[in-house]
Amino acid sequence: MVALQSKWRYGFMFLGIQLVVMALLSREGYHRRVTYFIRIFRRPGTTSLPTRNVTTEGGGALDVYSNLSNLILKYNRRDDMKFCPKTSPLVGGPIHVSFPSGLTLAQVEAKNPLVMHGGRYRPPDCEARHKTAIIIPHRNREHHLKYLLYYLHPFLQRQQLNYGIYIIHQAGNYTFNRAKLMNIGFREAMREEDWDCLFFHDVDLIPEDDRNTYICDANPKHAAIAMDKFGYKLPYNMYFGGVSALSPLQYLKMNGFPNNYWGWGGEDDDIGVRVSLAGMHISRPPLKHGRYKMIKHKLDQGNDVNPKRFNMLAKTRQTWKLDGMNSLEYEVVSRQYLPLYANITVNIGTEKGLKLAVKAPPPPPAAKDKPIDKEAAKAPPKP
Ligand code: UDH
Ligand code: NGS
Repeated sequence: MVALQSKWRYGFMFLGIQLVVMALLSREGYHRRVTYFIRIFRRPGTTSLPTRNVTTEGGGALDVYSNLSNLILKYNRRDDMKFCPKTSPLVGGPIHVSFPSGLTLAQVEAKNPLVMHGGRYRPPDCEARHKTAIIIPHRNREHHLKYLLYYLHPFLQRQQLNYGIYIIHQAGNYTFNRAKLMNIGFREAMREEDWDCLFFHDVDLIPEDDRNTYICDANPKHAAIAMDKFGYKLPYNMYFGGVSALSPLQYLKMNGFPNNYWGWGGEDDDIGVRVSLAGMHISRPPLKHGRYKMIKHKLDQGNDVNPKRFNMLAKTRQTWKLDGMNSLEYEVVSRQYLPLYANITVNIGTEKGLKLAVKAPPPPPAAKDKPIDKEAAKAPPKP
C-alpha cells in the first residue's frame, strides 16, 4: 500500500515537472497571442513601438534600442576622449524589424535624444573611429523614411559611429533618377564634412543585423546582399543594388555613378560594372550580417521601367569616364537641417539637361512666407 502511494507521489511530481517545462516552452507563444489580442483592442491611432517582448519572430532578435538609454546618463563629451573600441560593446547581432502602424517622426525623435540637428551623431563616451555619411535618394516615400530613421539611428549608434544622414530629395515630377541623386549626395555631404565613408541607401531597406558595420572596406562594398525579397540570398553575382558603401577615393576613382539612368533599373548594374572598370572589386559582408527587410511597395509613379537600360549598360565601358561626377549638374532648391536628417532638395533637370528643367515646386503653404534662401543660409551643424 505504502509502495503504491509513493508511486502515485512520484507520478504526480513527474507530471508537475512536465507541466512546468511545457508552460516555460509555451511562454513565447503565449506572449505572441497576448500581443495579438492587445493589438486588436488597442484604440486606433495609438502605437506600440516594437520591442523585444512583442515578438519572437526573429528568434531572439534584439530590440534595436536596447542598452542605448544608458548612454544618455554618460552624456558628457570631452575633447580628450579615448578612441572607441575596435568592436563596439553595443553590437548585439540580429535585430527585430517590424512596421507598426501609427509611428510618427516625433516618436522617433523622442527615442533618439542624442541625435543633433541635421541627423548628426557622435558617441557621447568615446571618440568614433569612423565617420560615415548616409545618402538616401528620395521622393514621395515619407512613410518609408519614418521607419528607416526609426531603425537606422539606433543601429548606427550601436556601432559607435560618427554619422550624418542626408536625404537627397528630387524636386518636381519628372522621371526619378536614383544614381544622379546619389552623386549629388556625395558632393553635398563632402562639402560639409570630411566623411571617410558614404553609404548609398535605399529608403525602403532596413538592416536586420548590427554586425553589418556601416564602415568602408578596401574595395567598394555591396552591403544589401541578403534581402528578404530574394530569400536572403544574392539575386545574381554582379548585383550592386539597395545599399552600397564607398570611400571618397573609391567613389572618385570610378567617376561616381552614372547621371543618365532615368526611371527604374540598370543604374545599379552600371555602378557594379564601373567598380571593375576602375580596377577595383566588389567587397561584401558575410551573408548572415548583410540581411535587410524591404518595406513592400509597388513601382512608384514617375519611376517607370527605363526601356533604354540594356542599351546603356552595353556601353558602360565607353561612357563611365565621361558621365559621372565630372559631368554632374544640378541646382539646390533648399537645405534644411531637420532634427533627424538633413534634407537637401534638388532640381536635377531632365534627360535634355538642366536648362530645360522643370520648375522647382513652390514651398509648402506653411513655409510660404519664409524665403528658401533663408533655409539655405543656415550653417550646417558641427557636432
Ligand atoms: N525612390 C524614391 N521615390 C521614387 C522612386 C524611388 O524615393 O519615386 C528611391 C527610394 O530610396 C527607393 C530607391 O529609390 O528605395 C529605389 O527605388 P525602388 O524602391 O522603386 O526600386 P526597387 O528596385 O523596387 O527597390 C522596385 C519594386 C518593383 C520593381 C518591378 C520592376 N520589374
Ligand atoms: C535587375 C535590374 C536591377 C535591379 C535588379 C533587382 O534586373 O536594376 O534587377 O530588381 N537590372 C536591369 O534591369 C538591367 S528588383 O527585384 O529589386 O526589382 O536592381
